[in-house]
Amino acid sequence: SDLPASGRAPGPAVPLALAPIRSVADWRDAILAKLVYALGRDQRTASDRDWFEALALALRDRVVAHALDSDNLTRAAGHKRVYYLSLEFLVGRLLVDTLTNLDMTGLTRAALGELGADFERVRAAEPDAALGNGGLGRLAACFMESAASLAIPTCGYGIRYENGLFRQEIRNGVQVELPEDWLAAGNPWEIRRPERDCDIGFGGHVEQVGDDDGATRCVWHPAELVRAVAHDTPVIGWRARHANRLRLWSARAVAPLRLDAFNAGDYLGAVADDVRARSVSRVLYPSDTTPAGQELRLRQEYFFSAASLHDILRRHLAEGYDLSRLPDMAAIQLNDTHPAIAIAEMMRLLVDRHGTAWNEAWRITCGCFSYTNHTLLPEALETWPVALMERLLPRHMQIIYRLNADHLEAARAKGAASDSLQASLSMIDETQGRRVRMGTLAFVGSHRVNGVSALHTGLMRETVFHDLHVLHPDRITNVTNGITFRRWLFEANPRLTGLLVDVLGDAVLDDPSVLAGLRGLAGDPGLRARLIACRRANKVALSNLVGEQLGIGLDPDALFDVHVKRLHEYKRQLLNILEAVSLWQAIRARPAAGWVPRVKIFAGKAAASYAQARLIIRLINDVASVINSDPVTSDLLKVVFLPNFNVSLAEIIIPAADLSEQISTAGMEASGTGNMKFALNGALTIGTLDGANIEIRDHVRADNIFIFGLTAAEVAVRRLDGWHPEFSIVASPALAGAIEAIGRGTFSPGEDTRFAPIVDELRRTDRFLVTADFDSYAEAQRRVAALWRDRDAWWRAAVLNTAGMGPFSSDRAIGEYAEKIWHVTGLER
Ligand code: C3B
Repeated sequence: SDLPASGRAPGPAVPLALAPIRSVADWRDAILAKLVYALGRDQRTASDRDWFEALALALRDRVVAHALDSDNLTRAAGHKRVYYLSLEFLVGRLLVDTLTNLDMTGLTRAALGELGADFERVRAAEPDAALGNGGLGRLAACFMESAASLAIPTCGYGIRYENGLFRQEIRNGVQVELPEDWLAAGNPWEIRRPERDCDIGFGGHVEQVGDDDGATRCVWHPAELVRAVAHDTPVIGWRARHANRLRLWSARAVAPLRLDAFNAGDYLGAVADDVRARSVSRVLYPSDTTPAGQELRLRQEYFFSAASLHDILRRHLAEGYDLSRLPDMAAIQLNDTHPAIAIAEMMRLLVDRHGTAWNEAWRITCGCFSYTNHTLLPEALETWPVALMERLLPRHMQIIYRLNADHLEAARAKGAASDSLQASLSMIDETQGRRVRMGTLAFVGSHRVNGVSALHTGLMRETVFHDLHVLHPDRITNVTNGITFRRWLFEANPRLTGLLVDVLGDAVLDDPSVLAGLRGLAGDPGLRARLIACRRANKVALSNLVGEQLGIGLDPDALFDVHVKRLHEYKRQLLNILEAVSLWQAIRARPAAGWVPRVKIFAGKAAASYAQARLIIRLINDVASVINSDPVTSDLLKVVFLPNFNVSLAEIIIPAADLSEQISTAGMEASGTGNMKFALNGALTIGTLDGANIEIRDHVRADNIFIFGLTAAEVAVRRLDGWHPEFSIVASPALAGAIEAIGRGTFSPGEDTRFAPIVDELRRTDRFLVTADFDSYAEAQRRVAALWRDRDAWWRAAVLNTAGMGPFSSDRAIGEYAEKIWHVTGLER
């Protein structure tokens, strides 16, 4: 795609020798040709996987044609590009996404039918690309789709992990982690780009060329080089308006084989360098909010940041622009602090490699970069030991020292001169050994820093980034997260989508604000009946899956109460399971009291090293097996833990939910995005005033959401005052009874200490204020049950939820980034 900077490629928009698909027969033949000529398979013996691959290759041809065309247009127009640097992209499957955006789903069903293949089975043959842990990675994937849909020229940069997030099995209630091998059978979506490969240095020493102040040219002589190998996945936008790329780097040795060693019989030694180099892109760290704190993690971060910047500068120069114009042509978004080292790398490239003067290099760097913060949890704000940085990235450490000196000097000039302020503002944390604060580096090197919900952004200003905010009062801004409606409504819930199109017209597919038109229909009995039918069908589908996987029979007319997300203490799956235990006890005490039949559905992975979260998974499973086999309660309460939560499972669970659990300790969930997916699909939320729940309440209106618990401000006060859970436990017989049952071994017969760490935490410290919120939560659950009994009122609220969710489209979020942060528009055709 290296056309001259001079202008647009000759020829029509998407010609590129691709025959237009005019009929099912055309498309059938295109798929068959891939099966036979690209894969060498026979139609009569082809497997579902073979058909998936053939179909993906045929589709890829078309998406690539769009991507080349979009590239050419971007270049010809001299249009600014966005670069989204993220250590995680939780993409999931791409087949239906691609078909939806190309509007080829119906055609494909028919074509596969003619070929004797089954669309649903072919669809299921695609592995999930699980290159992310949770919300942060999935947000990056939603943003890539929205940027393409808005025709904003964007390239995502990340790591092509050989093994993505682990596969979770539950054995005897215990989480077991197994490696995930999504690439084992190849990946038909990606294209190798060997001409984009580059070598990334580590270690070694720095040669001083100019004065000794770190601000003049130096030459870094790395001790080690790792080759970054480029793979592109094209990302097509809605209605095929535009296509972008996701460029993922994998690592290998520059010289993969030492032939002399091999010939001497040392087969392992001959490839040792390669094994070492490849470890950089081997695994996604199975950690959600805590940095692994390992050298390999820092290597990963530098590896992909440096390869991406190399690529960005190469493109800019190849298109004939001067480096001084980089901020006009490139907006570089740091998705959390993981790629923050890119700021020092940009300075190094400009000063050392291109001879740019220090201050001009800094102007360029700050003009390009912006940073999104995704969490205020202290353990998740990355810091690296200075000694490690000096060893691995000696030149970057010098640059950081110099940037820090400039930054602290400027702060002093603005009056922030006290020792304590200087220490708090410094890029070097001296309180626990000397460590580099990557959040501070990211903040200082960015022209905009954003939080991901109104509450979270406010807390950034007031707490973790308070002093930096006083110094740069215009820098922090809010962009509330969003989700792509293509995946989370159109693809996951075709029944509801069809209904919405019937009622609101086709415009709802292009403009999420059209959803607000549902408000006037909230009391319409016809609409309600159709919604109920659609939800019921989704619940039957989920029940079938639960039956197949777990052998548990569910009643699709029960209230499906769903809590799916990463397992973390602050997300308080424990609060939910405690309430389930207490509910079970209450039903047993008065079985005929007119209970609403309920199914509690959980899913989520715990970081392998996170013992308490793993124990909570075990508790949920153990509680489930006792409750599910209790004949007294069996028609009224079931508890289900679905293993291996991933994007594809979420697409089945969310459209089947009646109630969405968003019950984090207030102030701790930066935004949440699962909350948006559920409400869009018409589930009612039970939640705390945390993250984006607050904005969801504002849009669906307070009557249509079950809010409970302490506010973030109240949580802060309790923590300051010293928090004593025993008072809450004594005051709440229901809570005391549930904790007692767990502590007594009711759910772990023969091993009553199994859950002692959980019971002790609840009784002694309760850092996440589970006991403080229990009664309020239980009361909110009774309100849920009461509303469920009033069918009309429930479904009215459900309609008003969907109606209010237009603003939570990631198109809106990306539009805000584009306007406020990137200063870029969509490409006009
Ligand atoms: C998550 C936060 O925990 C969520 O509240 C938020 O909605 C998403 O990011 C997206 O902004 N997050 C995560 O998944 N991993 C981290 N390391 C930090 C935050």
